[in-house]
Amino acid sequence: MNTIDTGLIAAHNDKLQREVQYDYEHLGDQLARRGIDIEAVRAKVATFGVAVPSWGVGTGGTRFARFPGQGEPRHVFDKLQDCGVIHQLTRATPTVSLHIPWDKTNDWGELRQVAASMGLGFDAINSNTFSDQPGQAGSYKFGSLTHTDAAVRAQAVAHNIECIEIGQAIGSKALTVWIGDGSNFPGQQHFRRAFERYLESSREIYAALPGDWRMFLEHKICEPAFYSTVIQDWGSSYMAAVALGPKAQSLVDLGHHAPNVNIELIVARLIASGKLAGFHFNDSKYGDDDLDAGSVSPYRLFLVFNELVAAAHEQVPGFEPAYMLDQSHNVTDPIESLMTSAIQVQRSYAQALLVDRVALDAAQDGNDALACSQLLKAAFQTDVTPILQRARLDVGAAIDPLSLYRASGYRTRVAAERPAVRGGGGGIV
Ligand SMILES: [Mn+2]
Repeated sequence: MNTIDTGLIAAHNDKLQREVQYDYEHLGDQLARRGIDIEAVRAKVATFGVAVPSWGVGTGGTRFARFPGQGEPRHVFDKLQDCGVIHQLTRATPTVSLHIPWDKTNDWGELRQVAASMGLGFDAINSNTFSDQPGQAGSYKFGSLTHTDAAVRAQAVAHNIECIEIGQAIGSKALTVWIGDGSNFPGQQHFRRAFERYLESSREIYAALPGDWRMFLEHKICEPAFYSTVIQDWGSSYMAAVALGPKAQSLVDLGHHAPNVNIELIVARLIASGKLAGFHFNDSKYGDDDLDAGSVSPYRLFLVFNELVAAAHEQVPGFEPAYMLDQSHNVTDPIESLMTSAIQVQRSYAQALLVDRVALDAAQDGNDALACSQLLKAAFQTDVTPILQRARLDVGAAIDPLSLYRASGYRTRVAAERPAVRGGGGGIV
């Protein structure tokens, strides 16, 4: 099922095809002089995909206000349709990451079928024990998996197990757990006991994982708890992942670190220990800003991918990270942001593939610091746009997804069908 008229895409591509081919050949010549086969890079880029978070297609908000956008999705089927548009135009987002209970429906089989008709599958499923749901017995105001009350912990465990069951129904292979648990005052929480309670609860969830599933532990330095969080940093996440077992790994959300933390180094450490679950890509300036991936610090995103490509190149055993976006779109059309972000992530991957690994190894061994830096810069400063455009053209996606989307009138069309909503599931995770 194609939501955007394929004839429109074909006409758009016809118009731009010659330019893309010329630019691609020119870049191919340039890369050949550097000993790089552009076809090999294109083939790898073509297989790269990043998951879209279902909550990302709704307009986000801040603690102060939320300004609803036009034609926002009303339920999971609308969200899926928007995700289908993103994938149809970019072919870079083959999976969707659901969030429970925001995406609950009474027919998971139908949801899976509709997704498949748009070429979509499902990535990790996300639980929510950071807000209370109507009719819920215990409150998460003072925590969930680490709550002092055993009954609240049991409720949070049961919710996670329900998420696993839903995930099985739609073909997910991983559960992502992020908790808002923590404290707002020094002394409010016994740090060690809270962490022990986290492990105790998480062991029950872990025990419910099917054999081929993984459990992604997402850490976050602060918010909603502003003095301490139980799974505050990659160290806490790593400790928990080790304690739980091989199916538990640490998920890196780029916005969940202290300012100026060297995220690519954390990524390297997690790869080395076999504990890198994957990513929530976004960008930030001050905190968990959930800005569009690579919009502020594209070089940092490239440096993360440099570690990932190096690990794949060196065939690190068990290296299989999951790639997901996790952004909040407050001032843009979420579909536009998610398309450009997926392409930005794909771009960083393509750039990292251009790093001369042999020369870098030699420069590192020879302690030629400047040469090392220049080798990375040479890759980062290469405009790989023609590779990305050509990869899209090859599979019938749009050469320029943004302009095609704007020309398609999709947002106006769905705005007529979907009344504006005040609440919605545009959360920040
Ligand atoms: Mn996240």
